[in-house]
Amino acid sequence: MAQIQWFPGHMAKARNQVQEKLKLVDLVLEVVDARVPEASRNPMMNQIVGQKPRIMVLNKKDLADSQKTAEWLAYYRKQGYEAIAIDAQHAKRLQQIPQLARQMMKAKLEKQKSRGIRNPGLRAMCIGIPNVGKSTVLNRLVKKNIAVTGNRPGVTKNQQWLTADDTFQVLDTPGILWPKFEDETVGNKLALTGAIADTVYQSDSVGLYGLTFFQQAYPQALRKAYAE
Ligand SMILES: Nc1nc2c(ncn2[C@@H]2O[C@H](COP(=O)(O)OP(=O)(O)OP(=O)(O)O)[C@@H](O)[C@H]2O)c(=O)[nH]1
Ligand SMILES: [Mg+2]
Repeated sequence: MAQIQWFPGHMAKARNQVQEKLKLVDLVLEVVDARVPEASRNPMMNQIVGQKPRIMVLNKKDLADSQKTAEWLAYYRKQGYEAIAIDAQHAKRLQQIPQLARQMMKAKLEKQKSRGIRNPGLRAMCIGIPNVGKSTVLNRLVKKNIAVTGNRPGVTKNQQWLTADDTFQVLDTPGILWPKFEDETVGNKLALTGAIADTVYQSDSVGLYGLTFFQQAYPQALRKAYAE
């Protein structure tokens, strides 16, 4: 089976831009796909983000197995991250994110208040692979449809600041993959969940991988989707 790879030039540039802007933000929102949380994490990001406080955002929870999502949340919390599961597509408000961010940055906010800044603000950067819903999450956060979204990977091409209110600003960034998937099932999972442009892989082999997975793990769901 041909290896799946997709790391176009704009992603290398976007990765450098993440590195450049990191010093401007207080925390990072790492958005992953709740159906494949670990496969949809860019391994290059740990090195780039380093020790910056981070919230793992498991988005598209409406499409995932809720029991598995609970297990993933526990897994990330055990690793020392804050973690939440959301459905940005249908949620009206995503207040949990700014609330959690303020809680995490409490010490800094208190310090600024003690220096006389009445409403100290926070800045967050949103990162993740293509099509996991970063721009959708941020639009919900600012309660306006500012960022362009779409159901194909590579919609956001440039970084963009969005302002929720005086106290919370978020930076939207283009989805970034990495030069080589070490584990070839990662390529299949990312192709199936829409993170990879469908022109760069063979849909029959990816489809076969998906069919085999659903036959084993969710046979009833498969039957319901195609046979009933
Ligand atoms: N079902 C479901 N769909 C979602 C959710 N969040 C976003 N989407 C959809 O996923 C697609 C991708 O959303 P975007 O916000 O454009 O994704 P992105 O991560 O910004 O993508 P890039 O800019 O390409 O990196 C869109 O069709 C959204 O409507 C969710 O929680 N559930
Ligand atoms: Mg986007």
